[in-house]
Amino acid sequence: MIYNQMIAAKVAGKKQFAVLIDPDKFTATAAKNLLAVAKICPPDYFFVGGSLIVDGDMQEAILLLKSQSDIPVIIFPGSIYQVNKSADAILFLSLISGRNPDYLIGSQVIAAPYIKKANLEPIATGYMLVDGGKSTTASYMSGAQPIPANKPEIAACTAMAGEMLGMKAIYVDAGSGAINTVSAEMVQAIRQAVDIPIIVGGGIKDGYTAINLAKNGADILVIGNAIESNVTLVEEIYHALNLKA
Ligand code: 1GP
Repeated sequence: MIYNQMIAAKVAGKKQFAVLIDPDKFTATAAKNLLAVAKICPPDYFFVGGSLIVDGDMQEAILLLKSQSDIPVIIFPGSIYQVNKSADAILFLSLISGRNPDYLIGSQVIAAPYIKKANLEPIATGYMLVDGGKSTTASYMSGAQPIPANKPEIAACTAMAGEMLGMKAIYVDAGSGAINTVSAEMVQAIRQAVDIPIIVGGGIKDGYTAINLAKNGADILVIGNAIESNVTLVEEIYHALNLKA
C-alpha cells in the first residue's frame, strides 16, 4: 500500500518528494530525460494528472513510467476522466478549501465505482488551494477561491476539519506555476493542527525552498513546472531532502 509508505516515511522522519507529470507536456524526450535522472536520484513518487488535459494521454504517460521504473505512480486527478487503472494509487481529492459541491463530493460519487473496479488504492486527501500570486487553472476550473496567502489560521482550521472528517492526507497547493509557494508560516500552522501527512506543492523551484517547507512540517513536496524546464532539479531536491532534512 502506497499510503503505508507515506506513513512509514513520516514516522522515520524522512521527507519525500514527488515529480508531477502533466501528460500534455510529457514528450518522449522529456520522459527519457526524467527517467534517466530518476534512476540515479529517484523521487519517491510520480504524480500524474492536471487540472485540464488537452491533448496528452494519461494512459500512455502512466504505462511509460511503469515500464521503465519501479517508482509508484499516483494519479493527481483534475477530473473524473483521469481515473486510470494502470496507476498504483489515486489521491482521492476533495477540494475542502472550496465550496463547490461538485469538487467536494459530486465527482467523487461518480468516480468511486471506477476506482473500485480498477482496484486503485484511494488515498483520501483534503485538497486546499492557496493564493500563490496569480490565478491558476485549478482555481478557475473548480470555481474555488483560494485561501488568502496571509491567512494561515484559515488553512489550519480547514485542514483540521479535513482530518476530523477522516481524510488521510492534506495537500496544500499554491497552484501550478505559482509565483509564491505556500508560506512556511502556513505550513507550520497546518502542521500544528493535524497529524496526517502534509503534501505541499505549487511554485517550488529549488532545493532550498523544498527543505525549508519540509523543516516547517511538509512531509511530501511536489514539483512540476520547474522540473519540466530543468530536469536536473530532481537531483538538487533529492540531495536537499536526503542530506539535510
Ligand atoms: C501543482 O502542486 C503542483 O498542482 C505543482 O506545482 O508545477 O508549480 O511545481 P508546480
